[in-house]
Amino acid sequence: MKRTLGFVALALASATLVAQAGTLNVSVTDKDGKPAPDVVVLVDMAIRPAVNNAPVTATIVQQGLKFQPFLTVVPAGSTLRFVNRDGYDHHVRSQPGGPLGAVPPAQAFELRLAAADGAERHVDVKLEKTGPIALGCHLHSSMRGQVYVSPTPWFGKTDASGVARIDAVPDGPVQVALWHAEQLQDQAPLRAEAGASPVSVSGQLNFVPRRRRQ
Ligand SMILES: [Cu+2]
Repeated sequence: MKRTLGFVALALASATLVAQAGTLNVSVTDKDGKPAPDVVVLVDMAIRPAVNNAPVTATIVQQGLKFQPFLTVVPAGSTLRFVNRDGYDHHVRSQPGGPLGAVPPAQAFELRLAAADGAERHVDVKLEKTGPIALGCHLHSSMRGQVYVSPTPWFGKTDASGVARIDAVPDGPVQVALWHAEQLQDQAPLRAEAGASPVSVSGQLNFVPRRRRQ
């Protein structure tokens, strides 16, 4: 009995060690060396400690014939909340993505959003699968959006200066995967060592994304 208690104490001590976590500042440039915004950054490790994936409800607004934000990254099990703020209907749907329009969406859905009429109406979609989902509108072909459902709890997207900050990464060696909606080939994975002080990681896309209209 005493031995069992000792083992439990040891297991608790290891769990405490795993709880140590740090920050990764990931900077991504394009092939020309310019900051690359809207890059999905996914951090993972060989042995993933048991952590809550922490599903969220992420709001994507339809306004001025655009999806705002353009790119949404959420953990698996999350919910997308589509809110129409335009005075006309939208008919949002998942669609094939990628530069050739050949990447099937991780999950297919289609929903009609009535025109905003003062009251804020929304439609929710629960995400069950991981991977990319391109967004379009059946009524307005110029509308483009992108969702990425992350398989790991440590993820982010690069901002206008090409930087993503990812917190609470468990100490130790990690792999940092980059993904961009327009990529033809996978990006080279990065490696880093997460620790007590923030770690800077740099990556470069193997292509130059088109500039998205604002
Ligand atoms: Cu529309």
